[in-house]
Amino acid sequence: MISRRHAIGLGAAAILGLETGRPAAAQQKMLKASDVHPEGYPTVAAVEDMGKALAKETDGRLGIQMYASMQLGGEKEAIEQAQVGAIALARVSVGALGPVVNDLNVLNLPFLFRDVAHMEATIDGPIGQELLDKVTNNPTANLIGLCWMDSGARSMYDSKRPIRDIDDLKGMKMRVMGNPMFVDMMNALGGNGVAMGYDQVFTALQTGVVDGAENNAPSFVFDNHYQAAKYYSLTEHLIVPEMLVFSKRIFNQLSEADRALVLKLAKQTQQDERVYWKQYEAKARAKMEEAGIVIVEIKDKKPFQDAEKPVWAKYAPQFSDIIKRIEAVQ
Ligand code: GTR
Repeated sequence: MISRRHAIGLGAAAILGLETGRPAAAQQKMLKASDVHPEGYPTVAAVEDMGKALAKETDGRLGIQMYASMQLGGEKEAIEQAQVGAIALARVSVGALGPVVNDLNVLNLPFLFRDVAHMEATIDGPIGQELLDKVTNNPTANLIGLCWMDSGARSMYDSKRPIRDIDDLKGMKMRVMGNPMFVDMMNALGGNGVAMGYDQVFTALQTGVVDGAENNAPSFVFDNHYQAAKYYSLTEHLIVPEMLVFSKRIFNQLSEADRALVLKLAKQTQQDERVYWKQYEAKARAKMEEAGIVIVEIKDKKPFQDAEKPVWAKYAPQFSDIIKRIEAVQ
């Protein structure tokens, strides 16, 4: 601790810099970032690492200030704030971005990918870059698609009964992300899809506004949903990646060199998050077992896949070319 008398002599900005170990705040431009997940979560940690790298490479001129745990609201809000330049970085699911950039909705089709490795190979390859560019080049989105983030596969969980086959879903009120595709997806399975922001899910589960929801294991555990829903059924119906987007307004204010640096660091961030993700998935599974969550393997996923045919008939034809290319990715 630095004495008060000494601190006053240094001036407010310098104090801040000393306390945080960063150069004086007055000289550092902090880019605000939003994430719904808490500190320590893979997406949060990877973006914080990116901030450290940015500070290092710019001698402390630029940095990232992370607002984790929905401090700035849910994902819809994060996207809107990035669009108007109130924040620089929003880490959001492609589920939430689909209504803004329709090209991304191809990734929101249930059972599109064979498995998580197939999704990873797709986002790491040319199709991944092409879809990032679709965000950047979208004339109304006002966003830059920086990089992808892994989020594994999403499965169903609820407080009523284990879902072993499709009939178990009948009549269950299940929260889905705010995208009409997911309401259709859930209804096609016989459940009642309820679209809702992530910021409302925990309370909705606790109060019984919904019977269940669907998400990957790390979200289920580290956002505490497991405290209100003890059945987790491995439907793996969605393998939806996530994206780190940058406000186009703020991006355009950066120098050309800084823009190039942000884009370069984002590539590393994608890889860093993958490593954290794999560790966190294992941690989440261990915590689920420790907490006595009933984990249900689905023996036959075919009835679930077949039930989604009407959803494919409605949404997939517009994406037929890219779907063929995705299917061909090994
Ligand atoms: C999580 C994801 C979030 C958000 C959330 C949701 O897995 O990391 O970005 O999309 O799911 O269900 O809304």
